[in-house]
Amino acid sequence: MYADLSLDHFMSGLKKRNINETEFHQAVYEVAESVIPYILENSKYQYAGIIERMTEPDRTIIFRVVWEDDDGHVRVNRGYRVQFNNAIGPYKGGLRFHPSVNLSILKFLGFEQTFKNSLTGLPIGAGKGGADFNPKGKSDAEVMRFCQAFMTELSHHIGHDTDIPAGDIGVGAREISYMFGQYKRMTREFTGVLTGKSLEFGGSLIRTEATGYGNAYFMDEMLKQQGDSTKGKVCVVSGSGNVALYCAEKIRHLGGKVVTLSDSSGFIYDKDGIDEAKLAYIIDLKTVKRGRLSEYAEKYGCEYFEGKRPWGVKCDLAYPCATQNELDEDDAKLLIANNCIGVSEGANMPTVIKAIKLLQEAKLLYAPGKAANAGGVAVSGLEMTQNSIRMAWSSEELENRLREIMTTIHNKCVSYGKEEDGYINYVKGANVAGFTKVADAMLAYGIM
Ligand code: NDP
Ligand code: 2IT
Repeated sequence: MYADLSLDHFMSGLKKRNINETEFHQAVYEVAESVIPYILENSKYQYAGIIERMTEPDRTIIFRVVWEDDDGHVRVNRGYRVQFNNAIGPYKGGLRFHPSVNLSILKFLGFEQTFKNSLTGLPIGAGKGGADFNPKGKSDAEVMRFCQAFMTELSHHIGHDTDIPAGDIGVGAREISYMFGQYKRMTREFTGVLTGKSLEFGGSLIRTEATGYGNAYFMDEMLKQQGDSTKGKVCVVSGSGNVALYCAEKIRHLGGKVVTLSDSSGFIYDKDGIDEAKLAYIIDLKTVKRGRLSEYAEKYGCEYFEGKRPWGVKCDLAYPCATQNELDEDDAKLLIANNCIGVSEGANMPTVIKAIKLLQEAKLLYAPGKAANAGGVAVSGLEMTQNSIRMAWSSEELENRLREIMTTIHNKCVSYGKEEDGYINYVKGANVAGFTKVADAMLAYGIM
């Protein structure tokens, strides 16, 4: 007797086992909807309980992080590492520092990472971690003390062949440097245990840019498939962090015009387009001065919409690059009404499921994050390779490899996602293509 594998039955069991983890439920539902029909056609996966195993992390580590703030107060945060699946390589995935971090969010991210990392074609498994620590408004010394305390505990669970964390929201070069230094101090080893490192100590060229560049490339690939390109298109981008800024830069290189960026306080609408000099100003504002986007509006005299998201701005292409569930049904309706032709996700799960359905029904090009933002972890994989062989490749070499990886992911989505009427369902394509490699590895290992 095998378990009933209807979507409803599977989801109701998953919800019972993972009570109130709504983001995790959402991420699993989006995958299960396209993968369960595939499993039913390929019963070896059903008999081996692969989807049941894939939705249960290998392990979840939760720990206390204690540090002292600048006023001498003792502060306590909660740290996590979810080691989701190492069937095809060591656990790999980012660390997020944000007050909203909880187990549900990290399980959704770790689960998505399983499929994303598989799609890159590189030998990397999936994990995610972080803490409910808010780096905003903290001094560098406070961030350093937090990172050192966090790594003191995390170091017991990671290693360059075991689990290799990287950045995500709230974790950039500064945080990776503090954490790498602490790991090195504790273990007295210099290994590639983290990616996204600075160039002086084993970092890779292009890693900073990789997620955003990869997302812009992915959209360009989708357009190319339709005989079109990014050139001349008006583009709306959300976020103004690592992913958004370099997505905007590559859109410009590809001939598109970026008219918006956002942060958690609102968005800027610059009708003239955010050119090279303006983008350099924002990169400095957000990454060095850690300022707010509203300062851009003041400096360049463009419109600023407090507390709003940019999806109502008329555009050809949309790139959600901030956070999960930042594009809802009403936003999707606005994009469709404004004749937007494509949405490519730099963020993880930025579009709610009902909005995805609307975009697909309206036959927009729609790329899920696990395919479109895989360039970041792919270049992390290349950073691991460079660390292993103790070499550093050139920007040109790395960008060529990144572009090639994004094209290959695109083509995998097309081959698994093309529907009878010719529409490419990138959700199905990414899920099924990502699933097969991990599932086949798990089958080969037997029952464990
Ligand atoms: P950053 O911390 O560099 O930037 C995050 C941006 O999103 C900031 O502009 C931030 O605004 C905004 N933001 C964060 N949380 C919220 C929120 N709750 N509501 C509104 N805006 C918000 O992170 P990244 O650019 O690295 O990550 C962005 C997205 O891309 C995330 O979904 C991440 O998981 C995903 N991703 C990142 C990869 C990477 O390599 N870094 C790889 C693949 C995916 P503010 O400044 O006001 O906080
Ligand atoms: O969501 C992601 O893919 C990341 N945050 C990057 C992970 C990595 O290991 O580079």
